[in-house]
Amino acid sequence: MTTKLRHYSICILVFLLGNYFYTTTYAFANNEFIYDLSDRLKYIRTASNQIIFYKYDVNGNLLSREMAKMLLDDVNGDGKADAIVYHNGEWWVSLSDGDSFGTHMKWGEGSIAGSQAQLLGDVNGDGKADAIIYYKGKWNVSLSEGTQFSAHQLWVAGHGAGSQAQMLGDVNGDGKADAIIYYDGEWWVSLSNGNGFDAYQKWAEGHGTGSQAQMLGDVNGDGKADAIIYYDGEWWVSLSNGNGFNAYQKWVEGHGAGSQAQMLGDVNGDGKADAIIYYDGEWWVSLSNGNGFKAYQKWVEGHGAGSQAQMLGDVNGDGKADAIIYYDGEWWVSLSNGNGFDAYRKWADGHGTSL
Ligand SMILES: [Ca+2]
Ligand SMILES: [Ca+2]
Ligand SMILES: [Ca+2]
Ligand SMILES: [Ca+2]
Repeated sequence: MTTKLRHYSICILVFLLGNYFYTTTYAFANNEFIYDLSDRLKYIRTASNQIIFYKYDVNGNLLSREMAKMLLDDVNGDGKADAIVYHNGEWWVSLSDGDSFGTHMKWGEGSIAGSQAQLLGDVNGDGKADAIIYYKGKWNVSLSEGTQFSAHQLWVAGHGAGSQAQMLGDVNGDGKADAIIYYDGEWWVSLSNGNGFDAYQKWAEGHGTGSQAQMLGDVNGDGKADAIIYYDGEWWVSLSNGNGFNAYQKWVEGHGAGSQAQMLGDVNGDGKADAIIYYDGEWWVSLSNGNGFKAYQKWVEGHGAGSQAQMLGDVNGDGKADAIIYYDGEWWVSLSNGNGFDAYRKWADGHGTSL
């Protein structure tokens, strides 16, 4: 696996050096490189769903390189996931009314410049998702006040410097989202006490070395988020016991090899997070039965081909996670009916177009 990763690193370098020779989309290790008709790099979609946009002047000279991230979570605590854009240190929110996303409003600004990860999660357990910025081991929290995010406060430092992935999830089931980092198969947890993140502890090792994606989700429905990794269509689960992650087990294989995005979300509303993959507008679902992921089924097609971001979230508050895509400021929603995703519909316009 190490050899393979080294090989990948070399490939990435070749891709970056070779930018101007391609006029299409390249998918690589879950990063996508998209070029315009003039062979210029238009944007990169990273494995952590950040989108890096490149702007040029009329002569083709690079003007700017900006990062944005699209997220879904319930920031005002009404049970419906809202559409959030993070851009240049500012948090923009478009609230869901169950039928569409409203006018976008700035909820916070002045977050850490050059931050490496931007996350949403309810870290103090009041039912409203908070905004968290990660930068070199430091986790800064801006609590949601229902109509805006408060000034950020440092909740922990030294947790994850050099880590490969940073995540939020309630791994001990107390209702407060915890701070988790992943590094070469090791999972380190810093539990939330409601006012800060406690000293970190190793909850698992050897779980996911060389994996393409690392995720948190409660796949067995016991209220504690579990650690899941994805590699070439295989999904390996390490269940949380509240104090650590148990030995990993393979829950499904052949689900998503070559896919562009892998996600966890409870799409049928039974309390157990399901495994969903996205590929060129097709969404394939493998439902959790609590012990494994069942045979995958196609839930919708033609929803999002060419989109810049794909997300799961319960935007109408019926308990079932819905399929949402983002493209140039537009947010398109395909509601879950429990057995499939319904015809997609545009829920927002101009939410993110300043990019
Ligand atoms: Ca917790
Ligand atoms: Ca669980
Ligand atoms: Ca489910
Ligand atoms: Ca729903």
